[in-house]
Amino acid sequence: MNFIEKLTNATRKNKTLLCVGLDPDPKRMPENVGIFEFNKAIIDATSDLVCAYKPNLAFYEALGSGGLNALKQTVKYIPNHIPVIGDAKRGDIGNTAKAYARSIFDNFNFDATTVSPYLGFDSVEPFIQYQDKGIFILCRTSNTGAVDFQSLRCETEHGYRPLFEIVALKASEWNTYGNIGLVVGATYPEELRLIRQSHPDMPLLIPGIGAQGGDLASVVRYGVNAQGEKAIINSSRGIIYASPGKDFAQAARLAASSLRDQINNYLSARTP
Ligand code: OMP
Repeated sequence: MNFIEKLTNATRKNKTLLCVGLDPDPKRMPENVGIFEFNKAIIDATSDLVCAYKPNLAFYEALGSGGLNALKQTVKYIPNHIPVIGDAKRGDIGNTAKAYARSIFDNFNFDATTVSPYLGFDSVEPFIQYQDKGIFILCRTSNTGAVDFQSLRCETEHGYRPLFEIVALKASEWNTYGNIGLVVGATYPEELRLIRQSHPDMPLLIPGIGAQGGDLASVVRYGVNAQGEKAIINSSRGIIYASPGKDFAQAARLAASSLRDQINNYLSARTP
């Protein structure tokens, strides 16, 4: 089963567009709880509520070999029917990108990943060649600095267009195998609307709900495709640190369940 099929199945089985971000930070975790133990408890508490999990590699790399081992254990532990997006945001020259792609897909065994398009096609191509995997290209990121480059107006044959629109266009040109999606931050609803309008069926990974304050109503309204799918709405800190205490997993379940229900309520209120 390829990534898109796995995502669609998990979305329908669990009736959810929610993705829980597994970004463990020992400073925010309860004392004497290991990284894998923490993730395992969160997964056990939320696996019937999510369409995907998204560990961000930074949080594991920062902890050295112990962190990387915990990441491997985590990927292996996540039930097979739920896709795992390795958020690595890689981007390098072709030869190095090939090694990054092997690391992400062959070594860590992720179902999908995030890549930066800044170096152009040859930097993304080694990932795309893994036809069964999902490749999410950073298009309009959720942070304030997103405007520094992504909003710059560039000259094209159709007039001036912001860079993020050109990235989205290129991504759809590169999408020969149907395995490419876009990352669009929940904090930029108007940009999300424009991107969904021009790319009606591309999967969109939408982080920025919860800790970053993205507006859930507009994310659902503008992010989904005509079937009310293909939007992966991510929250990390808002779920995994819902409680700083020993009850973190139960609190994560409550937070995830409430967010999933809010998303579904907005979905049913939507006029197609
Ligand atoms: P919270 O802000 O804790 O919900 O975490 C958001 C997660 O999504 C982190 O792992 C970020 O690195 C990631 N992210 C963004 O926040 N903004 C983006 O534009 C892109 C990503 C991403 O690629 O997932």
